[in-house]
Amino acid sequence: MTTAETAGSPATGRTFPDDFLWGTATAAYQIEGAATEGGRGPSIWDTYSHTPGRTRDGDTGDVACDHYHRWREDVDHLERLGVDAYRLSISWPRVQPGGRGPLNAEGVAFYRDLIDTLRERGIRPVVTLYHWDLPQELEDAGGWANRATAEAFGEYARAMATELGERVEVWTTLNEPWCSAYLGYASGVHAPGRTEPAAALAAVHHLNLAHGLAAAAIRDVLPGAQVSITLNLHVIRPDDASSEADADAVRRIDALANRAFLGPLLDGAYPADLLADTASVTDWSFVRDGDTALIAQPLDLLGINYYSTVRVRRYAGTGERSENDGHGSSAHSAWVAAGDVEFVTQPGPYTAMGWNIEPAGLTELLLRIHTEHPGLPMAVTENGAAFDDEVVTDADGRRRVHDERRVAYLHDHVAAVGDALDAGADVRGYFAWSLMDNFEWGYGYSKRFGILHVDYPTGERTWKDSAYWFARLASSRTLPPVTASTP
Ligand code: IFM
Repeated sequence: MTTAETAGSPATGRTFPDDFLWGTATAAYQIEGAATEGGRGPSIWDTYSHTPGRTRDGDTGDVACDHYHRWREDVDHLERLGVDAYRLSISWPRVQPGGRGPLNAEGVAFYRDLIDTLRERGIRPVVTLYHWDLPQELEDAGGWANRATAEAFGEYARAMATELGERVEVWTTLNEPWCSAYLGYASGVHAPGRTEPAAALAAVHHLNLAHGLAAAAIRDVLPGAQVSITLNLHVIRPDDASSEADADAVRRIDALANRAFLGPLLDGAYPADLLADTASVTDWSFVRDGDTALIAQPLDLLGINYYSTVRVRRYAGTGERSENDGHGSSAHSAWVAAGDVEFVTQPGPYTAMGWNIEPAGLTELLLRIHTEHPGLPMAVTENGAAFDDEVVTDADGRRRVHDERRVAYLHDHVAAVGDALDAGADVRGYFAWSLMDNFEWGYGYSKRFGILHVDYPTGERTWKDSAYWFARLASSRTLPPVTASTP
């Protein structure tokens, strides 16, 4: 996809509803830094990133974008962008260092000040309670494989609802529990780095349960609260559309990736085929009476994170088995009990993550949820692309980043959201990932997703062309041409 190809897109110029929310997103561990300041306790990502060999170049979130100290400047950028909303996450170990027990007043004050300032500037705070930074003490007691972690999360959610109250526009319980469970406990490419398939399935359930307990606690404190969860739902293609074996591979991956969450959240039950497929790993006896009813409370909004698609086939059993699922390589599979499914490379173009660019997959995903759960409000809570950006000094002496591939990516994905709206899906907002370059987990600082460039040695923020383009989208509520990105 190039600028030239999208410049003449028929979608350019289409308008979006006045109340559609345009926003950007970040997460605490990826931007805050100040890992040992302000009374913050250690999280699993501190431990993991400080373990040799776990992250690219040994990068850690110790300093990150230094948002903890520069947050006022970052709010200024948000105001200048003209966004309606900002999606941030609360670092659990900053507000409750041990994951249980007393709150850290300094940590709570940090988020209260940030949220109040956002509101003063007319920016709605969309707050995620868990974007992967589990307090280390809870992991030491078993982590998400342990039911008590879900119970602690429910109490943490209650405390945050009490402390922050009506300031928060939307409460998102979890971000991408798929990653927390399978990358954290099966393939080990995310913290805590465990490679125990049975623990990964227990984590799936305890994360779902944590959502349910948190939703109930938030509504108990704030009866009118808007409660959501964000999932990274997978769009899965068969390698050979005429193959029954490949269709079954799609079904298997859909069960693990999508229906393991959508089932209990929206249908009140785990899918029977998921339980059967994984029976050799666990009997799911960690699911207790009443759990699925608690998980299936009404959702005010389903957050969907979308970047690309995956393609699968039945592994023929000969030669090297490919696991090109875009989530990093490991000797251990993220795909529990699916050793006979192979992830195959897809046609490009690709981002710097090696992820294929396929905007139509986003329309397909939104319409799938719309069809299966008519009337369920949705928002695209993350979408964006990493590219190898270059900072240049233009003739006028200003630093610039001419990231035309990111502008084209955003343009085409926003157009894809427009297509879903046209087809009747109830999509309420779109959040670009990310406001700024940041710590991309196992990839460290090597992958830049921001619409603001961050110079890590100095912390300096520079607007990329995509930021100018996004500001124009947010102010006009009309899809600008990709050529409209220069200030
Ligand atoms: O950076 C992450 C984010 O934390 C969760 N969703 C995907 C992004 C890009 O990998």
